[in-house]
Order: sequence, then structure tokens, then C-alpha cells
Amino acid sequence: MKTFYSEAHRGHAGHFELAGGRLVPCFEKPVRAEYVRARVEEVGLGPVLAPKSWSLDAAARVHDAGYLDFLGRAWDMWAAEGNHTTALAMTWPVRGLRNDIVPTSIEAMLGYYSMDAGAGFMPGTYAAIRGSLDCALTAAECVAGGEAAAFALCRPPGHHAGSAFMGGYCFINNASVAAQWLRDNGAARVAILDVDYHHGNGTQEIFYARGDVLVCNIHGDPNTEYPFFLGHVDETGTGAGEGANANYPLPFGTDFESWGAALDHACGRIEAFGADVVVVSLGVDTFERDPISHFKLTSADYPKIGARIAKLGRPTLFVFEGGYAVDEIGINAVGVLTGFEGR
Ligand code: OKP
Ligand code: ZN
Repeated sequence: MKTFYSEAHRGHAGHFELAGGRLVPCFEKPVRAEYVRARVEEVGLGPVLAPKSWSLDAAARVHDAGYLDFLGRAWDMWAAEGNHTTALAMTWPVRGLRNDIVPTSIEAMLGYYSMDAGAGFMPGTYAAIRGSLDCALTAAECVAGGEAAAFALCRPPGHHAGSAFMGGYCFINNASVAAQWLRDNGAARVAILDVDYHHGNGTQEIFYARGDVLVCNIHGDPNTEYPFFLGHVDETGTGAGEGANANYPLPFGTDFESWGAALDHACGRIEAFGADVVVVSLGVDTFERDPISHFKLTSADYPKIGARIAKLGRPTLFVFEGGYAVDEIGINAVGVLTGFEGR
């Protein structure tokens, strides 16, 4: 399969995140995409191609226009106030406070348009966001054009980004924009299968009231794991979307035996739904040695994930999400793809 990779991701670098009360270099760093790309080339998965440039029209189908506008202006507004390093949110309009007034100061906007302090901007962040989106859409176009599968090597990731919020290293929800683009270009029913360790709260929020896009998430139990406030089993969709959201929260220490059972169940849901195309939010932070996660998958398990997804027999778009054990990130992510291809 083809891989789409944008060099613009390299400008999203040098940013910090808050962890344990300290500002530390962000776990979501450029070497992640470089190592995955290197592994794609090493195993000869297929060509690594630069994506086409896309306007924001497709993104605006699932994201708020004011939010997208904010993403494009955030760094310049932050720098104009004399700041030189990571733009991070610090104040949020939580329940009980007003959120009907869109703010105009950068500090207020960062909080207004985020769910945590985990999506930091640097000077090259916006270009990276756009390059990541370009990868997702160009890969989606391949799948819509009849290719069995394609890999969008997205960075930054996307699944924590909602219709009007960023968070958890994510800004534009690449998988959701791609799913909507596939809906708008011939697919009547789309399934999103999120196998990242963390719950794809942004993806769930975007499609929660939609019956045409099934969202399945396998993730750390939100009672004890980030992003905490969404991802429970009783969240099954609402209105026209009732029954089109499935969560599989699993406890710390989960290994492939129980993780794979959840995947089997999710695949059954995708079959019953009758998806015309499958979008996989492909995170490999389920790995046993991931530095911020608590599942116990091994490198030998990733090809099995790909093989199970291939059994669905549907056009499949893989969109890269998380994974922070960089030494094994290439083997694990590309393992899913070679497993899908049956080699
Ligand atoms: C992004 B993706 C854990 C803090 C978590 C943010 C993690 C974002 C993960 N103590 N910080 O889903 O891989
Ligand atoms: Zn994750």
C-alpha cells in the first residue's frame, strides 16, 4: 500500500507538555514519524509519497469554522505577546462558567478551544497540522479510487480533537475528516475503528449523533486513564446515532488475549453495520513498553491486528495516531500494515 508522509511535521518540534507537575519535552516528537517512515521503507511496504495540498473545506465539514481559524492564528497571537516557547492552555470555561462568548485574547482562546493543556503550539505547528491533514485526505482519495488500503503517516495525531477543541497532542481530527470526506465521495456508511491506547474522545464527540458513521474504540478505562471524561460502555450514541458508537474500555495490564477479543467484537459490529469503508485510527501505544500507557501488547501482536482487520474485506484507510516507545514504533505500526497485507 501507499504511505503518505509530509515533511512539514518536522516543524512541530521542541514543544513541552505538563507531566507530573513538570514541563517536560513532549512525548509526541518528530522522530516518531521518521522511524515509522524508515520502517515502511525497510520492509518495502510500498511507495512513500508527499500528499497533495488540500484546502480546509473537508476539515470544515466536521470542525467549527472559528476553531479552524484559531488554529491558523494561535502561534502568531501567542508570539505577539512576547512568548517564545510552547503555547499551552491554562484556563478553561468549565461547567458553571460562561462559554457562549468566543474570547479574543490568545490565553482565553487557548482554553476556550481545548480540553486540556496537552496540545502545544510552536512556530511550525500549524504547517504540520495542515501537512498531517493533507496526508489523511490524499490517502482517503486512494481508497475511494479503488485501492484496497492506504496509510496516512499523520503527525500530529488527531483523535482527541473534537469539533471545536484540541487536546492530547491533537489539533485536526485527521481520521474524522477523512471519514467525512469518504462519506461525501461515495461511501454511504463508514466505520472508524480506533485502536490507539487512549479513547478517541474527539472522534466520538464528532460523530455521536450520526447513524452513518460507526465509531468503535478500544482503550484504557476512562475511570483510571486519560482522557478520563468519555469512553464508557454506556455511551452508545444519541438520536440518529443511537447504536452507532461502541466503547471497549479495558483495565491496566490488558494483554492481546483480552484486547484481541475486544477487536473481534468491534469487527463484528463493523460487519453488522455494513461499512463500505473502514478508517483505522492506528495508535501503537498499546505496546508493553510504551512510556505513558498500561497495556501489554507485544510486537508479535501487531500483525495479528492487521490480519483481523483484513478479514473484514473492506477498503481500509490507516491513519496514524499515538505510540511513544520510539525504538519499536516502526516495527509495531508497520507490523499492522504488513499483517493486513498478509505478509
Ligand atoms: C495522545 B494519543 C498521562 C498523561 C497523558 C496525554 C496523552 C495524549 C495521548 N498521565 N497525556 O492518544 O496517543
Ligand atoms: Zn494514544
